[in-house]
Amino acid sequence: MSTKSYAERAKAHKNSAARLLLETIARKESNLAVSVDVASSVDFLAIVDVVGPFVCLVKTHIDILEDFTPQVISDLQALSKKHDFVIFEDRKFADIGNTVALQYSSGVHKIASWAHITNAHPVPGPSIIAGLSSVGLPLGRGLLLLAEMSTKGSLATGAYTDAAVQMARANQDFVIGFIAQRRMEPVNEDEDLLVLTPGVGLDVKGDAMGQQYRTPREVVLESGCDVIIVGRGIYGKDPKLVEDIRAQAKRYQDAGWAAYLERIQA
Ligand code: 5IU
Repeated sequence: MSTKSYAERAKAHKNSAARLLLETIARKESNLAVSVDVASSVDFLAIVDVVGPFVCLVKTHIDILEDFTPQVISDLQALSKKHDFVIFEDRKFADIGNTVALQYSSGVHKIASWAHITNAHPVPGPSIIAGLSSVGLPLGRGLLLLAEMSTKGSLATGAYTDAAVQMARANQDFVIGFIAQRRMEPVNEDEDLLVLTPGVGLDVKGDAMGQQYRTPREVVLESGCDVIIVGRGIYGKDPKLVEDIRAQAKRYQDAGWAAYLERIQA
């Protein structure tokens, strides 16, 4: 179990996106990421503005927005400056290197131009990292590999997860860690692969489509993860209920940070 502080880890990290995330977590005393999965740009930006003060990171699925224009990106970047948070586009790339390089740099969304962090399925093998790093590394971006998923019956387990960890270890200039459900024990003192964990909720255990939730305490203290990713637990009641969203964001920030303090004092 890691008892190193986020601030110590920020100083030692060699990837600039990982450093930015660790510094932001330490500065804001927040290991909370909010996942904003809504279809309207107005709702999306309003939620980001409300949760912004409480989070280290905002996770996007930019392709969900039905009224996307490049202005949304400018507005998101302005909110990222205003509230001091990192942007993670949860794109889950999964194709050959040449194709993912194009999907990452081009198309309508031009993800590499604005997302500090994105992620990929390890299923194609190391060539997916080569493709994405050809675009992202010169821009100072970071990549997370999907080593595990929060869903019931996930196939990302056992030897597949182990192979994802090996792929990350071999590419630590660009791969900054994982989406996973637990910390992966490092091979040596210098290795610092972050773990960002979705499937976090305080009030319910899952949804009707296979999602499974654990509490911030289970995720950060018991499983040693670094960042809790919360979506509907924060904005799920109604995207327009601003006061409730603010209160939930604060509640999850406090729960995530308390679990971290307990972990580093262990
Ligand atoms: N997400 C998961 N589980 C995973 C991965 C991604 O839930 O294993 I990889 C995404 C899906 C959604 C967010 O964007 O994280 C969780 O949202 P809710 O907290 O609303 O379930």
